[in-house]
Amino acid sequence: MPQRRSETPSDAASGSGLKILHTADVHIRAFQDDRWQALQVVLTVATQQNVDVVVISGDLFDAAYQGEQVRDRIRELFQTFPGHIVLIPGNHDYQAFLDGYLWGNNVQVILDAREPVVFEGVYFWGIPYETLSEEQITCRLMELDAMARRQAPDAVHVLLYHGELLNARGGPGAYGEETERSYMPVQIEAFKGKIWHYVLSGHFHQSFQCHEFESRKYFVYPGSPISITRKETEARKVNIFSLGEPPGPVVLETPHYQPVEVTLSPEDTWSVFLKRCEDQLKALSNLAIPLLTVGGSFDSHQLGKTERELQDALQEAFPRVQIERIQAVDVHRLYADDLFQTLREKIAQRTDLNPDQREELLALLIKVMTQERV
Ligand SMILES: [Mn+2]
Repeated sequence: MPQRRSETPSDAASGSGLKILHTADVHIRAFQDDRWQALQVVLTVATQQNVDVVVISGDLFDAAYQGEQVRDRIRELFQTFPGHIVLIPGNHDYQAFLDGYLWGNNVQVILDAREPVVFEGVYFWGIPYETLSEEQITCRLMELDAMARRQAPDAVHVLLYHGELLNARGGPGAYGEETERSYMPVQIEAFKGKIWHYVLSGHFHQSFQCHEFESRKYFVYPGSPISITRKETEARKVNIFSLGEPPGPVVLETPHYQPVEVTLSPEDTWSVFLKRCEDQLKALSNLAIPLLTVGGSFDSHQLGKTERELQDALQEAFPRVQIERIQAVDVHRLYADDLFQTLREKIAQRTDLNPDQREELLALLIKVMTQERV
């Protein structure tokens, strides 16, 4: 095996000031697809911020064969970054990284957990993805910890990981499309008392998440740098920090889903409603892909659309928007009801209430009276 060390004895164990950008879960599918472009954004940020080492903690590719297909191109892309790149295979792409493959002259893929990569005296360990149980991982961490202590007890040690932190926040869908089983499950306690100052992890897509599991020791998920599924909403981030400092989220200019809720009211005409949607969509960043939920209630005669027509009409008006849910109900029959109209007028006359309160009361009345009818 070739030696992967690049340190000189003089700067070993210093590592101070080394600046790291940490990302994961890019899930590239093809040359120049939107996720490829997200990786370009990440590398541009790394260059602009004078980052020394870019860490990619697994799932660079959506599938192994897609990695095979773009290896020559990504080699060029990686070499546009002036620093080092270290990566580990994840559960989606571990078969893409065979020994002997060249990903760029500045790129190190960790394929053996026992062989750290060393830059300026800082040790980068990594556990390439394999099917391991929680017990096996806990044992592996103890073995590697012992190795690291023997090799360089005083150096700064960083660990690249790709798997599920069992005490992480986040509900179903937090790990992209995976819901069935746990990949490399681990408890945060398994890192306590170990040599690693930073555990730079991947697999959790939803958002940036940092756990200080011991004083000044951190387990970090950066979140995917671009939305992979609709569960990954809001601006995407990477983790940038200098060794010795806490990890820090940095916002990326990449496409991301953004939930938007608009409410229909029975007074709305189509043009009034469209204007309300437009105003809310205008406030979003150009990179946001709106996930629209339509709530409230409407009078189909007033609006000129039925419940069934509403979704298509909205999609036609806003092609970029993805319609998440139509919750709004048509209450036109209620508006033809005498009792309802009497009560509605009474609410309208309540000058002791402000407009919002009157609207709230009307919504309550609609809710009560529509429920009675069913
Ligand atoms: Mn992933």
